Amino acid sequence: QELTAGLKQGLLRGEFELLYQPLLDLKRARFVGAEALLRWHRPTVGVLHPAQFLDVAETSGLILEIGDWVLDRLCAQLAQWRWVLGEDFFVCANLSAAQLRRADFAGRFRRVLHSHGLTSAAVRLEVSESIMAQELGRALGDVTAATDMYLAVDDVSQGMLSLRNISSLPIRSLKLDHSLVAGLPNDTLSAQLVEALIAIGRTFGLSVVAEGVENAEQLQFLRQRGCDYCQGFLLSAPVAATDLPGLVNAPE
Ligand code: G
Ligand code: G
Ligand code: NA
Repeated sequence: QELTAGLKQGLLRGEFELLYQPLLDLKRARFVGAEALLRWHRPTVGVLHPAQFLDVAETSGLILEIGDWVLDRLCAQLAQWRWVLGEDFFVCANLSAAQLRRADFAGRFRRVLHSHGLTSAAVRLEVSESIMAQELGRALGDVTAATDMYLAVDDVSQGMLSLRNISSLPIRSLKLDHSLVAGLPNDTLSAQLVEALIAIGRTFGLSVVAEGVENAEQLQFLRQRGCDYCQGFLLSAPVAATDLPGLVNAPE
């Protein structure tokens, strides 16, 4: 209850912040987008990560207000960035199960995009593999009927979605979990799984993103196997919004 009250107050007092972690396009060798990552600057406590408060936000229902704030904030930010980063720069947003379960999610999201002069290509919606598998045929209805949305399966590692799901849902991208990337290049099983997932992506015309890239050997492995985008501490930690343009436009 204390955390719930704190979250409610935090929303009113502007204690939330979005950090942005850039995505490197391996073929073009430049940053082409960024994932928005939520932080809560909780007074007298410090900076909290989503894992420390999203469960409570989900049970209390506050996740919807927080989710609305996140989507509005990142759209406003992206609209500003278009001048410095170009029209094609995109932002990835993480969605919770409760947001997906809203019957009118797609319509609401479209209105937020339009209010900031953006199209749906500008914001890529990340839904974790486990949420997607769990919501199949229920909550996913609204989002998957909206084929103008750019939908990515996040934290892919367990194979919870069948090939039939992957090919039949309007998914545009697979994001490989850092637990798979961590074993590259020497752990045989990780390497095989990553290669197989890249092949699945190619077969179904999906872009493949690797997260948690921490060293040059991992990057080289992923580049050689045809992975499309990389994200991780090797390239950049998540940074404050004000620091992103300098990072993206920095000469190599
Ligand atoms: O930044 P950090 O590594 O602590 O993020 C951990 C996880 O928190 C991410 O993988 C993501 O799934 C989740 N997350 C980050 N930002 C958001 C957000 O704005 N909304 C939701 N629902 N989840 C988020
Ligand atoms: O839910 P999702 O997997 O999108 O969350 C990504 C989280 O991983 C973020 O909270 C971010 O802080 C963290 N992260 C980002 N880059 C790296 C990395 O290179 N290694 C590890 N271990 N974590 C990372
Ligand atoms: Na994510």
